[in-house]
Amino acid sequence: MYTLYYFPGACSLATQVVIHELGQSVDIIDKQQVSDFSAINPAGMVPVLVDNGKTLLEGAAVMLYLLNKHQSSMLPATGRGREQAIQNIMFANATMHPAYSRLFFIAQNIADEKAKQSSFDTAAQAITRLWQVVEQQLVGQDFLGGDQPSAADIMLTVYSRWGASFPVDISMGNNTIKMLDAVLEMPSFQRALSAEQRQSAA
Ligand SMILES: N[C@@H](CCC(=O)N[C@@H](CS)C(=O)NCC(=O)O)C(=O)O
Repeated sequence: MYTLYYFPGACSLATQVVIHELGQSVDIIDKQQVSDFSAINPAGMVPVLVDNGKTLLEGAAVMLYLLNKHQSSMLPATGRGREQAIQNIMFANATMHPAYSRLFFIAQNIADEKAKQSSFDTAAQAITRLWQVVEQQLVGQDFLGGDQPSAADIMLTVYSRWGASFPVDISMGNNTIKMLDAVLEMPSFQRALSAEQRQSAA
């Protein structure tokens, strides 16, 4: 049984979905309900995964830990497929996630309304350019992982939901929209969303 610290709707949602996809059990804890979360992760961030007393930090590292531990088609054991899967996870975590994080930073730190909207617009254009990269990768395949959703597809789907919280116009191509819709409909994704809602309401 894993323990996963999360924040509702945050990148930790992708971790939970992947744990379900791997057929593992997980106990989820909202970081807001922890009195001294910085003792668990000094950076104050989710996801945090605890496995048998061992604490793992950083979304991509946690993802690779899980995928290395439990065999699955989401991370092929060898070869080009494995390299591509790792690259896709890193693209999601280290390129797309920070691009979306700018929106949160702008909302919290820029007071002047004109400067704020112009920063939102610039950040949204950068995000749209990254979705164009995803769109190109999805030519001829349904998911970044090929014909099945991969960890990166799940991570990108979680991030794609964040744009709705800001006054931004982010465009995505048809291949991308199809991929995101398919991931959203996965039973593991819906199960993870419900678990977060249940836990936060308790
Ligand atoms: N590099 C970190 C970034 C994680 C991150 O930005 N997490 C956000 C949520 S998506 C967070 O915990 N923000 C602080 C907060 O919500 O209080 C990782 O990949 O784990």
